[in-house]
Amino acid sequence: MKRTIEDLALFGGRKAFLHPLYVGRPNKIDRSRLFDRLNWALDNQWLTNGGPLARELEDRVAELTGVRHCVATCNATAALQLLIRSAGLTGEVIVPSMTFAATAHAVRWLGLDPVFADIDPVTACLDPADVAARITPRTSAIIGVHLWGRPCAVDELEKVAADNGIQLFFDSAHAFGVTTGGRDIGGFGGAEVFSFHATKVVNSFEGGAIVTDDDGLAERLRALHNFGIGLGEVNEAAGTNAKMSEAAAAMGLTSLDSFGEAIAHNMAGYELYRRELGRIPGLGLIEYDAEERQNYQYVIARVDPETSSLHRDLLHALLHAENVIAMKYFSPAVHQMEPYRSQAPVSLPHTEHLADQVLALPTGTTVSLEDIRRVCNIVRLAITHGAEITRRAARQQSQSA
Ligand code: T4K
Repeated sequence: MKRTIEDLALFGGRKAFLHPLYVGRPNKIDRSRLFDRLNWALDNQWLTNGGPLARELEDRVAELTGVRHCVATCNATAALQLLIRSAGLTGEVIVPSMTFAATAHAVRWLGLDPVFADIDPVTACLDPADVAARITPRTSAIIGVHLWGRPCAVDELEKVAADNGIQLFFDSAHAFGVTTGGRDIGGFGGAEVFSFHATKVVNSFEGGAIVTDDDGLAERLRALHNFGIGLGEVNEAAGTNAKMSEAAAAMGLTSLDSFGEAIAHNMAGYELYRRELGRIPGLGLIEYDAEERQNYQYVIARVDPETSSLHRDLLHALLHAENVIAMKYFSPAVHQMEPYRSQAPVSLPHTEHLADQVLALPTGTTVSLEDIRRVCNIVRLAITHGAEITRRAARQQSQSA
């Protein structure tokens, strides 16, 4: 364990970790099950186009999230695009900026205008009042994001959408397996989109899924993710190829088999982070509601620039020097990135404030409790000696300039 500033790798100490410790390492799986499934698919000679493994994954996801329909896709970004197209969205779509760029990019990729609304500083998700204030005659929908797996104010957003006659969907890339008010994420709005990217709590290498209780929408999604086949000759949306392969589904099913263990592991890690970092002035951890089912996929630290003498960016650099690959999820916020920054400048005070503070710390089944103790040791040392570290880092930088 590190005790003094000189022990920090940024100032010449030994790296705390020999190998990089990541936020998004794929969760552990039972490889023999994966290989059995891959062998089965090869023997079955059916590799994609709605094969049996993809169908099985869809059934399990639908059952787990309590919805009638699930369409598995090649990734969540394509799923968002497919959903936007299948739901016939036009004009403007209101999205948060405190998210991964994919949420807004999916809208823009289809030639629509993403309109950024601010977040509620408590939930860090869309602020329903700010959303309502940004609705114009061109607005066709809201896409909320359950950021870090913490649910949006779903009831309030449903009311805003209903009052204004617009559609509501959720980008639930972070919220697989989560509940709010005892209800499963997956059943809110017109549809919800999950990501099964390699870095997610359930992964299919690349993959995603759209879940919905809307029979008509499900039928369009299924047809349009397969070139529009099945919609008849008149099909303005034309269709795309957003299908999940059998290899991806084999991985997704195998990852799903270990989902319970991954949640238990993540939860133990989150609780340890809370015990180790819970009472340090200037540092906060984003909390999860213990009354709800969570996946604890992300542990997010907040470094408050007003009460900490160490800026988040310096903590980030300091951790990376130790081989702790913390991630700035999400900074800059999407409206602070191009092309939005130049083409649709907007001020979102709560989003900007949070984007300056957040840092995702290593989680997942490849990160042990001992790893977490050592990460916390560095974070504690850094924050408690923030002023001196900031001075030394500035001196180091001016000497190397
Ligand atoms: N909506 C939201 C709210 C999202 O967060 C995302 C994706 C999407 C939509 C779109 O979902 P997909 O279309 O991807 O299904 C990563 C992921 O690529 C991205 O899926 C994820 N969100 C985002 C939060 O994280 P980057 O740019 O941070 O990826 P990268 O390559 O820097 O990797 C992140 C960390 O994971 C690194 O520390 C390395 C580690 N890693 C990564 C991969 C791919 C591994 O250890 N192994 C791996 O195989 O976006």
